[in-house]
Amino acid sequence: MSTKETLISNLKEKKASIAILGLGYVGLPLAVVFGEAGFHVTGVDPDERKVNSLNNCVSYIPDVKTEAVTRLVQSGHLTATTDFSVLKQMDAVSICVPTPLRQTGDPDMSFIISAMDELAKYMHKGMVVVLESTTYPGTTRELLLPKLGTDNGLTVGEDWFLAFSPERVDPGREDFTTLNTPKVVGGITESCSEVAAAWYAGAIQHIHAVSSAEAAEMSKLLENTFRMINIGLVNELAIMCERLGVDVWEVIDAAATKPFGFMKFTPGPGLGGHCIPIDPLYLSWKMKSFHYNARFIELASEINTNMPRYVVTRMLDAMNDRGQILKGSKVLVLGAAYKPDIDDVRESPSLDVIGLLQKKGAKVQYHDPYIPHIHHEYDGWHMDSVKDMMQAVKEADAVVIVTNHTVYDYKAIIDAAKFVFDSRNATGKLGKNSDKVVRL
Ligand code: SAJ
Repeated sequence: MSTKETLISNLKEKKASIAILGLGYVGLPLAVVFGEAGFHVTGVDPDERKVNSLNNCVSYIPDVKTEAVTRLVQSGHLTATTDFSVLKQMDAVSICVPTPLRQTGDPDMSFIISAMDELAKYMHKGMVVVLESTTYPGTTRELLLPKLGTDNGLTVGEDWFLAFSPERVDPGREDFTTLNTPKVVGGITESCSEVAAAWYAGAIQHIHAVSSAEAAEMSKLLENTFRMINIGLVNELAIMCERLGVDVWEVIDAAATKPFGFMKFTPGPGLGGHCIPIDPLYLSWKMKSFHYNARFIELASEINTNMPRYVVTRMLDAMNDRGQILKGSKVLVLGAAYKPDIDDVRESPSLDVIGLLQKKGAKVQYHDPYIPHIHHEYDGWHMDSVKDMMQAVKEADAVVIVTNHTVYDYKAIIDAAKFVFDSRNATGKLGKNSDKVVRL
């Protein structure tokens, strides 16, 4: 049998040894899905806390139950280590490391490069490597192929196999998980696609194979660029409706009654999270090397990035209309997380709103039931969530709703507050009909 046939056979019979590089919100669920499918999985991560937690049968990812980790560790289907040298015994390796942006707005490839540099030491004939981290089109072929294969004298598609398969993990979502979300897989060569698809098909319910790694990389960027641009569209619509004296929320709800050809997005204080504001910029960055300006992405990113400032400007105007000045006022920001009912503050527009309010001279406090403390990575300030939210609402000169957590009692907030700026339409009809509330 050829190297490919032997590897596919071992993958299909679950005899192949699997490694997952990076045990975060993507890697750990993937490791569990492979383990539960019957593979023997080794999780590799430089973070000893993660490794020790898993080997002690404790999950640190809310979407992964500790019971699942316990079952897999005790049955020998899951183990974790910080020692990358285990890779020399591995047949299949999936790379699930972060791909953030630098402060300059350029891609930060450092996590992929350090994982690749370690893996390159242990590459051998008969391996399949799949990159899952969202990145610019061409990364798999331009970065991983030479470093992992060519430099090791291995011929891709014959001695070893290389593919890209975008992660589609939406933390907190229960209807679509790693197991049942369709998985796109695209290889450097046709046989690479075949091997990677055969591997993933052994654990994930729906595999959609494409002809190249670039097609797979680009499909992920389309998914999230689609979202970012449409959010930018409704954010600009909010700005236009305010100028026109039209209720943007009413307009969007009306458009959403169209049962076809429309998808509802809602305006807000800006774009947070580790995917939507970041992934499209990987594409526009790459296109610069082709001297092509990705205008939709640049424009939408500009609009979304400006929304925190727009919210503060609208607050200034609304308080001015009520004879209040922002400078010296006590302002309570409700919500630090980047979207409702989660504890993730990465890229959250709340941080920008707080910073801008402080720069205007407001005395700012915040409350978030999921985030007890925030630290602004770039501006360096720290803040604790207020303990008694309703007392803080009463004492504030203005309350601004930035994250519409469902746990909040918006009627009680309106009753207790002097003034509310609602950037999420969290107060709905109550807010629309209250003279204490101004909505985006
Ligand atoms: N946002 C708006 N208006 C909207 C939708 C979102 O302002 O209409 C804001 C959110 O408040 C947040 C940011 O955009 O600050 C991103 O929100 P999101 O709903 O896109 O949530 P994410 O960042 O968790 O995106 C993830 C993505 N999942 C993956 O990349 C695998 C995205 O592709 C999913 O579509 C999204 O979850 C989802 O649908 O929940």
